[in-house]
Amino acid sequence: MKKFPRGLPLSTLTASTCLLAALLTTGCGPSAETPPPTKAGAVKIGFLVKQPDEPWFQLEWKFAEKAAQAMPFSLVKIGATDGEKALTAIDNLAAGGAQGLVICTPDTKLGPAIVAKAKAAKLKLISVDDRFVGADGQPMTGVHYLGISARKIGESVGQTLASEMKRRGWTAADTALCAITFDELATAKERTDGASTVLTAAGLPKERIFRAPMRTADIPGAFDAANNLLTQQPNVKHWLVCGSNDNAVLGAVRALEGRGVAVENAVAIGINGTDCIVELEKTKATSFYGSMLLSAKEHGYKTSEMLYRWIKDGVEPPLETRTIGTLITRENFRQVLKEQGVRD
Ligand code: FCA
Repeated sequence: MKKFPRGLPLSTLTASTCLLAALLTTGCGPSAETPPPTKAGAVKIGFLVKQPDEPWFQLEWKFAEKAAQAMPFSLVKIGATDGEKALTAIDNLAAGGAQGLVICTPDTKLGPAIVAKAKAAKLKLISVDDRFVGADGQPMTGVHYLGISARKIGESVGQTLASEMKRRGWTAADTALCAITFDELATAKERTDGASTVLTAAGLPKERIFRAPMRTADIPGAFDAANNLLTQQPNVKHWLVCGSNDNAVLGAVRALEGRGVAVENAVAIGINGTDCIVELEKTKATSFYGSMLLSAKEHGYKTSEMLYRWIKDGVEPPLETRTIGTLITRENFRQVLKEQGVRD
């Protein structure tokens, strides 16, 4: 099996992370508090994310900080990449006098444990992005949640891929879908299922839909998954690519390049729109055609604001809030990112 060429994509990733970090006011450390509480009874909120290195989560923090300044409240940013870190962080947060937590958990199965801890410590809780899963394997619909309309956004990816396929005059016989999947996470599964269903309806035969499961939800994990698939399917002429987020799709794009698939023979569409900026900025186009930009502002600012109002004024937020996505491409990404406050 061909190994992930760590040097190239990681330097690209680092560049993107640093560029974004430079644009943001937040740090990237595992936990940072700003500003300190000024008086007794002041509101203090934690914002815990599972992958603090992803630009998406740094942007959520950036918007949470804006809410912290506007309300105002004290914000504790916590990066917790595994369950143990997440549970310890909740204990520390409670001990530090916080009254609430917004959380994108590193493991959705931790839901019941997180709820129990939050209850014991009287922390109000909003889960963001990844919905808690109960002991019965079902989503914990009783826990407040703000997430994307995952299936719809996946369907939009599928529609865009279908129209690009048509525009390029590719036939179903010489085209196939590479879906970089991560079915362990419900929101990720809904995204790739949505894209695959739309492509089937658009005439791509079921046997031309290839699923490439990621072992880890990052660029190297996606690279390995795509590379395995490309080794098994050397005769596909045109590739459509979808995945659960930008990094999943970027890993596949790097794998296609590594196997010498020409840029004009592949079209890949990500989700997030925040982790692919460096890719879209490249002077020479790659097969990364575009991404469904999600609203980091809704996920970072709105969740924090809802939690603040709940703590301070007793206004309970809706149990479920869903957000939408907007297609960005090399043509419009600068303007849309500016409009959405992602870039200056
Ligand atoms: C999940 C993904 C992130 C982002 C978020 C909205 O947590 O891992 O990249 O897409 O949903």
